[in-house]
Amino acid sequence: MSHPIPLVGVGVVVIRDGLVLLGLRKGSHGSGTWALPGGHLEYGESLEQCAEREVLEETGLEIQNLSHGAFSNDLFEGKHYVTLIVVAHSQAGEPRVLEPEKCSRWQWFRWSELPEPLFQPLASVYKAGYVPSGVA
Ligand code: 8DG
Ligand code: MG
Repeated sequence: MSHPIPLVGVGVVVIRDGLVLLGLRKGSHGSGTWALPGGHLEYGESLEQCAEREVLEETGLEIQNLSHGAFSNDLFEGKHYVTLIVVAHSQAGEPRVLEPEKCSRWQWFRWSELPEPLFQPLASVYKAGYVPSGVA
């Protein structure tokens, strides 16, 4: 049996009018928790490419002004992820639930009033006091 290794996840803080977009996860680990749009970093991908691809696949939104945010190292539900946060802005369009088996809905939140429970990687950086630049 090969031994498990940590995986790399990318979470995207999508900002519009100072608010941040979260999705309610369903169907896999973290079901019932609010998460940033995001997913696995694919082989050969830049963080920016991964962020643009995941947000487009999951919400239909295009993002601009990408920058690097916090990172976190989490062991949860038997999984080990290093999460790299990319901060970006969205100008227009309604977020759509394009992967209904994975996400129940999208909603905009003030960073100072994020809902509970949060998906573990987001909870880690939030509890540590991380505040992305550009949020209200
Ligand atoms: P993929 O396999 O299509 O790339 O990913 P996905 O279908 O979008 O799966 P996901 O569960 O949304 O994301 C894959 C993993 O990425 C998830 O199991 C854990 C990791 N991940 C983090 N941090 C974050 C985060 O903040 N948001 C999201 N959505 N995923 C994250 O480590
Ligand atoms: Mg995802």
